[in-house]
Amino acid sequence: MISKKMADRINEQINREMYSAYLYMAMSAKMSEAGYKGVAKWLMIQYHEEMFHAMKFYSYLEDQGASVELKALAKPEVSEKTVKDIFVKVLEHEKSVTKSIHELAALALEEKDYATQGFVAWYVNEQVEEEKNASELLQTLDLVGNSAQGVFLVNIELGKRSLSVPSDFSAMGGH
Ligand code: OFO
Repeated sequence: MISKKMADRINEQINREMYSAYLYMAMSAKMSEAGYKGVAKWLMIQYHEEMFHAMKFYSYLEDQGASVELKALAKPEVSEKTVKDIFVKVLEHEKSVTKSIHELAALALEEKDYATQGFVAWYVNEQVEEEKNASELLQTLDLVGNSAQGVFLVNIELGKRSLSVPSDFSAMGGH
């Protein structure tokens, strides 16, 4: 069993992961509209990853016998128009999510909640990966010098990304 405070914080994190999904979905629509179909595909796969992150927390609450409480999602604002600016935003966003995951890990430590400490370690590692992906993409964009041809090739490369998380959540947790 976890504390009410921990359950509330995890419900808050579900909202943040769902917002991440919503943000990447909005970014994907923007990039698709601009003709960068590969970038749009990469971002839509990111959307699925975020849904998986949210559902992993959701299942954990169920496994702990705690209530899932879904909150309203904020409107994602995407004013960025270039691929580079989109990935600058992705990196900024992931850094803020890392901070939020670290806060959750700190609460688990403070509460001597060993189960949640073990559970949240997966997210701590995942955030290293999330920041690394965005940083490497920014580095690649810098290497091609943001030339139109270079960005187009990066767009083709990004279009090769495939889904590595389940998209059917019906078998997760207590279902
Ligand atoms: Fe859920 O890791 Fe990105 O936001």
